Amino acid sequence: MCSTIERAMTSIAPTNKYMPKIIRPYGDQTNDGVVQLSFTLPIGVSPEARQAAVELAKKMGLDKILVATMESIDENFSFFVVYGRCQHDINMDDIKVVKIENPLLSFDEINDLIKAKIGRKLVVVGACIGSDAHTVGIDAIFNPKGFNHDWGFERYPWFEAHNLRAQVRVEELAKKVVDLKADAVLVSRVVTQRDEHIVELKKFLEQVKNTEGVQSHLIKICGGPRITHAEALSWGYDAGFGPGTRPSQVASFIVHEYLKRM
Ligand code: B12
Repeated sequence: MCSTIERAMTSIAPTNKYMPKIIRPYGDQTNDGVVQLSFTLPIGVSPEARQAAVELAKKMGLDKILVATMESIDENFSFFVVYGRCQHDINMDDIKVVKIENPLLSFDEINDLIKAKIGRKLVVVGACIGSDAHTVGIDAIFNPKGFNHDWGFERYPWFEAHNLRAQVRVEELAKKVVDLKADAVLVSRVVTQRDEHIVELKKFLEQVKNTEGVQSHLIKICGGPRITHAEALSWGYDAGFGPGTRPSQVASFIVHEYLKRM
C-alpha cells in the first residue's frame, strides 16, 4: 500500500546520482547551514534569558543567530526556538548505517510468500512490557486497521497474531511465547526514565533465555519511539523498530528472517 519511493527508502541506501557528497543543512539557500533548535532554560522570560539563549547557540557553534520564539513555561522557565547557521558539513561517504536489509514487501506479497514457502500461519506475539501503559504503539502494529495506511498483523490471513497489550510482565510474555509456540515475539517499550526501557528490554531477553520450551528459531523484535535497529542488535534482539514504523516493514522482516533460519 506504500509508494515505490517509500518502499525503496526503507531498505536501500540513497542512490540519486546527483546527490552531493558533502552536505550541509538547507535553510533559505543550498548549503547555508541554517538549523532550528528548541530548548528550555531554567530562567524566567527576560532580555537576559534571551541573551543567554543566544550565547548558548554561539557555544554550540552557530552564527547569524535569531531567537524566533521565547515563551514562558512558568515563572522560572523559558522555552526557545532559535535559528542559526552551523559551520559543519557531512561527507556522505563517511556515513555507515546498521539497517534492516531485506526488501520491503506488500501485504499481499507477505501473505503469498508465507503460503508458498512456509505453508502454515506464522505465530506472532506482542506486548508492551513492565509498568508501561502505552498500548498505542504495539496496537499500531497488531490492530487490523494498522498504521499510516498499512494494515496490522491481525488482518494478515497468514499470521496468527496475539496482542497482549500493555503492562505485561516479562515472565508472562515469555510464558505466552512458549504456550503459543511463537515464531516471533514483539516487545514494545515507550515510556522511560533514566534508560529504564533498556533495562526492561534486556530483562525480557534474560527471561527468554531462562525459560524452557521457547522455540529455538524465535525471532525477537523490539520497538518504540526511542529504539534504533543498531541499539536493539547490541542488546541481543534480532531487530529494532523506531518511530513511524509500519506493520508491513515488521512483517517483511519476520518472513525473511524466518525463511533464513529455516
Ligand atoms: C497517549 C499517551 C499516553 C496515554 C497512553 C494510552 C495508551 N493506551 O497507550 C496515557 C495517558 C495512559 C499516558 C500515560 C503516561 N505517559 Co504518555 N504519552 C502518550 C503520548 C501523547 C502518545 C503516545 C502514542 O500513543 N504515540 C503513537 C504511537 C503510534 O507511536 P509509538 O508509541 O512511537 O509507536 C510507533 C513506533 O514507536 C513503533 N513501535 C512502538 N512499539 C513497538 C513495538 C514493536 C515490536 C515494533 C516493531 C514497533 C513499535 O511503531 C509504532 C507505529 O509506528 C506520548 C507523547 C507523544 N506525542 O508521543 C506521551 C509520552 C510517551 N508519555 C509520557 C509520560 C511521561 C507518561 C506518564 C509517565 C505520565 C505520568 N506522569 O503519569 C504516564 C505513564 C503511564 C505508564 N504507566 O506507562 C512521556 C514519556 C517520556 C519518557 N521519558 O519516556 C511522553 C513522551 C510525553 C512527554 N513528552 O512527556 N501516556
